[in-house]
Amino acid sequence: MIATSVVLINPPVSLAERYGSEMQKFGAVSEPLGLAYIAGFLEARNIPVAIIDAAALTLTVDQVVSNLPPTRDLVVGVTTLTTTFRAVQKLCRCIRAACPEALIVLGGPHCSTLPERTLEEIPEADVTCMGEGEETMRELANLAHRSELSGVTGICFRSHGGMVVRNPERPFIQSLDDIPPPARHLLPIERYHLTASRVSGSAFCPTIIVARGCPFGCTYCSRIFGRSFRAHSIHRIVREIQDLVKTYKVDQVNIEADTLTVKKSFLRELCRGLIDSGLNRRIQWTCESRVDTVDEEMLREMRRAGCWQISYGVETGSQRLLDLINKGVTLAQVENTFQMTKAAGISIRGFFMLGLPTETRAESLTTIDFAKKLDPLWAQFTITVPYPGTQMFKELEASGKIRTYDWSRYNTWSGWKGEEEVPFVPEGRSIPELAALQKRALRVFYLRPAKVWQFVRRMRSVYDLQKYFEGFWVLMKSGLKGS
Ligand code: B12
Ligand code: SF4
Repeated sequence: MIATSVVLINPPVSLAERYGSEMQKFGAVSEPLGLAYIAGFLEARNIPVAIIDAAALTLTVDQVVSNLPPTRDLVVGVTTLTTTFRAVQKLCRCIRAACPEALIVLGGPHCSTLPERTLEEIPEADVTCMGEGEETMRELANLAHRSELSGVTGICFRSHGGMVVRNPERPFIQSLDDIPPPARHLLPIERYHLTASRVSGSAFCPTIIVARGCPFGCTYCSRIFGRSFRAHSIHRIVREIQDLVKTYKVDQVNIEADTLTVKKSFLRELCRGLIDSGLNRRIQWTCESRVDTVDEEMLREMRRAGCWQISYGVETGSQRLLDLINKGVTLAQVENTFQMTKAAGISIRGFFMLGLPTETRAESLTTIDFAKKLDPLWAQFTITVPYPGTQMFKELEASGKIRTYDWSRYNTWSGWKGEEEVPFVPEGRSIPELAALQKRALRVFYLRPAKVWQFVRRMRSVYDLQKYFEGFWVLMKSGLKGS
């Protein structure tokens, strides 16, 4: 039993639910860093807080509820992605039954984009938080009475009469260093691992978030942290990585931001900080980027600073579709950046989307061919999901093309999950066709002799051997099944 009055929960969702039974062994179990940031913020203000990561601990809803303290002034915060919505709904029902007086607060990307609707769809919840939750949760934890909810900015809440009320939005935190580092000590760190394609050596690779916000306007992205790029100071980032090395003996980290490379001066200083502190000799790191925000000099500097892999969102092999999703890059830029990155000695993961609005089958096949031509070390092909809050969702909704509001179907791995319904299918296409294409894309990308040989040459550990072998076996099996 947890002896505290604020409990933050990552809802119980299994890897099989997220990736399907065949792909689950390659899925990530990632730290709920949003909750850890909130917990760190509360702890620094002497507010007792606990985190239950039910997904990582593979707890059932009943096990989560039985861990809640029996206090009357309990505040329960649950983080909510669109993909975890159904689990959150069930969890809230059980928490309400066990703790009738608890204040149930939901936050995270799904609530931030659909705050009122979430309260309507989950009647047991009292509050939804829009955007960043650190300051909001502190105010909620300090409420003397529910009638004070009307004074908390950045939330929607259910009033006494049952009406849903939307308060003014809370401005973004301008100085990120005002937020203490995430309270990783409250998380079951030994349970986390990233996808096989994101790690080098072992599967354990903690994530560190160095900035929030992105100025670009891709139509499929929710951009919940706004358009302006806000970063931690280099000193703070270096110290946080040094703490990870010291506490968890890590030799690799995943450096995350909405777009890490958007501000050249920041990236240059970050690389300098990693080199000057000697961290570039202790750890390797991976990150995500856009092809139009890096150049040769920057890539060489990143390599010197310990970057071993960059994930680029390529999305599609069709310039028409790139323009339609407002990606703001050309196919030539993609090819050029891939060449520069490889020349700098950095390996690449490419993200590709299938089933974009108006995409034809021929264009899907062009995307798969483009992926083969670019030849990143790893490629990920996901089925397009219009997440709420994105321009894509708004446009498809306005034209009546959203097929389902069952949020559990908003899964980009639907091909491997064998979903019977998905939120969107381009005109003239079908779910079975897209599902088969997702499997085929991986097969034709990975089951090429040159690719197999590339992986054989990269094998460094028993873990590598196991993950490559299992991956190839799953792909071969999917081909034998004829999909
Ligand atoms: C990094 C990242 C990842 C990493 C996570 C690594 C890690 N350990 O955190 C990886 C690669 C593993 C990942 C995976 C996925 N991701 Co992702 N990811 C991101 C990204 C780029 C940044 C997330 C981040 O840095 N968060 C930083 C923390 C501080 O923010 P946060 O968690 O949102 O929490 C803050 C607020 O939301 C709020 N809050 C959160 N929870 C709560 C709870 C309460 C009670 C309160 C009050 C407030 C609150 O307060 C927090 C602190 O300010 C976002 C884009 C974005 N900017 O959000 C996409 C994003 C979150 N991902 C998304 C998706 C879809 C996924 C996947 C489902 C993809 C897939 N098909 O597998 C998986 C799901 C993983 C899972 N846990 O189930 C979507 C979610 C859309 C949606 N509506 O749900 C986003 C928004 C991108 C997009 N498409 O627009 N992701
Ligand atoms: S997908 Fe990446 S580059 Fe595009 S708006 Fe979102 S965070 Fe920015």
